[in-house]
Amino acid sequence: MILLVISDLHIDTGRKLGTFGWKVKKFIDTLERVIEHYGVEKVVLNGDTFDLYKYSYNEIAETNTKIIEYFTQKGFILIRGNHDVWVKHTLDHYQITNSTGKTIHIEHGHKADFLNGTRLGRFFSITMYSTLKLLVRIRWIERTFYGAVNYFDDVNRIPRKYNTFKYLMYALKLLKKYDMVILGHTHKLESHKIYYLNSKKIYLNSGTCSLGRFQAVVVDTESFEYETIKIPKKLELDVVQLPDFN
Ligand SMILES: [Mn+2]
Repeated sequence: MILLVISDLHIDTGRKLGTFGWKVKKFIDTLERVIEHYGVEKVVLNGDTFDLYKYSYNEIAETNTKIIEYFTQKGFILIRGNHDVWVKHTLDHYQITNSTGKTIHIEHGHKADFLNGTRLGRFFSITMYSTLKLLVRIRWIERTFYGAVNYFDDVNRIPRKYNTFKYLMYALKLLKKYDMVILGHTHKLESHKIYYLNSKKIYLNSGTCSLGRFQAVVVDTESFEYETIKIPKKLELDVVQLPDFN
């Protein structure tokens, strides 16, 4: 089965503090182009699909009916991230075992850190965001906030916002049990092939579809071939070159 995993869309209300940064139609067109190119049979939304630190689900649902309907209609699998732990009908993780008995484990990955993985940590984060929501009424603070978001998410920079080593360690722990682990949360697209415990293990990170970018991992669950996909912001669809399986 061909599986596409995307994460960290951070769909918001389109008002202040929004980080999705996509026009819904263009996002869906991009997604469909990728689905068609690889013959994707199942799509997993690996957490932080919605940005509920800043807005309530109702607020987000009201302004995003089209995209939510699309996800439901297509039967996409919805995994909980730290930003959307409150969304109904989401899974903690998702697993697929192929015909040779190899298992792929997919989860958002926030359980690896205190600030997002615990109730107390989330309470701190949410308090911080509610304060920020009031403060961004002041223009220079809003500008600084977006400056910081863009800085930390810059694809060309070595990750600072998240210590990706921590997530790699978390993935290794899961890889004792599973053959492939796919996390999100760090907004950094990654792929690692590791020879571990006498077998070949793979850790992938699905990156992010926020700030108008499209990042994803596509996996053939039978052959374990995979590819990372990275479409930069504002690139016209007809010039996008999608890599083939390696
Ligand atoms: Mn997250």
